[in-house]
Amino acid sequence: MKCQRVGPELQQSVSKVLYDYNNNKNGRKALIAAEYSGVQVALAKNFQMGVTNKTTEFLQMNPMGKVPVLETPDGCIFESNAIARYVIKFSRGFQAHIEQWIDFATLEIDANIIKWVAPRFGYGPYLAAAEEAAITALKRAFGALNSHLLLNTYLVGHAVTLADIIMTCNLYVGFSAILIKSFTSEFPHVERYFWTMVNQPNFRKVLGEVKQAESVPPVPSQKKPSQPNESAKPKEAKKEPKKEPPKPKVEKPVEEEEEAPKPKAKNPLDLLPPSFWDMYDPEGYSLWFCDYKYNDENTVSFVTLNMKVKGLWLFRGNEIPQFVVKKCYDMELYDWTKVDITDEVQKKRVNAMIEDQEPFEGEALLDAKCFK
Ligand SMILES: N[C@@H](CCC(=O)N[C@@H](CS)C(=O)NCC(=O)O)C(=O)O
Repeated sequence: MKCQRVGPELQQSVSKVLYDYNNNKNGRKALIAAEYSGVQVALAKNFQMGVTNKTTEFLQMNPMGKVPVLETPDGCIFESNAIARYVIKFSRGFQAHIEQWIDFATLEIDANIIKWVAPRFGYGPYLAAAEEAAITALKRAFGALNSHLLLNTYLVGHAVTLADIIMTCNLYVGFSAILIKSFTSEFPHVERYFWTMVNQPNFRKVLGEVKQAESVPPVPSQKKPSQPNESAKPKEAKKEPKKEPPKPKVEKPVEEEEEAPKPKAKNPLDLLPPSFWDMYDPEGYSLWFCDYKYNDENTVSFVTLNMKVKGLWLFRGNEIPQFVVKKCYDMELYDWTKVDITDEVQKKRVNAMIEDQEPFEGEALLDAKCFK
């Protein structure tokens, strides 16, 4: 790859290749900018998040291994705002006011939305005080934006600029993931602006139909400081996401010096965790697979990283408790299948999930979490 340099001479005629996963709002900044500037941006073929971006070739394009990356005749560019600037600059000049709103959209809006959203989707620890601070800062930024939009249709001037593209993509994550009507209705000019922007043909073409979140995602239950019991059954000891990468504990013979030697498994399907199937009480509990119904069209893509979301749940009783069904806003987004423990294939799938086996069902494991 010829990506050593980002030169000043930009050649509009040559097509540019965007490495990104579907629906990433960061990559969409460049795609919308391309619609406005008429610049051709092709999506990299066969890009696989979690695989392609880990390759040596990709790390030469972006040492962070993050997307989006734009491959151009002038070299590779990472950082989505820079990419969008590159694409739009073919048709529009630099203006300090545009830069001002781009920074505002990134530092005051996006950063606070992410601080609020990410822990609620299990990305990073949830801290009530940190969330409160993010919401307060976001309200302040929304207040400022609202005042500006009281007298202005667009952020700068009388037409859509890159500032509007970046602002709208950032707001898009907030509106679709967490900013419910009771939050946004305090800022009517921001609402008007957002809905006007996402319904512009060039935005709509890339973003599709945008829907506002109807509820704030619940805080995921967190591990309490090693509370030794209560429901001694929980499907597995909660894994610490950071401390160490999940080890394929039993799969390896036994060369790592681990605690006490584990009792030998009776048959190869009863491998993990050592005594899970012995302890499992099918009368009192039930296991359920959940498979996200819309893996191909993740709308809140930064949250899912375009992963296929699959899970395993252990419930008290033989059915999924009604209070869970009522309380969990997103249950209907998954197909729920009760595990038939007489089926060895399903047992094997349970084992693979408990173990974080990789590859899982033929695909790279981008992330694994345990909630209880
Ligand atoms: N500031 C960067 C953020 C890039 C970023 O965080 N990308 C995420 C996907 S939205 C990623 O590639 N994550 C993979 C990783 O962290 O390894 C931008 O705007 O482009």
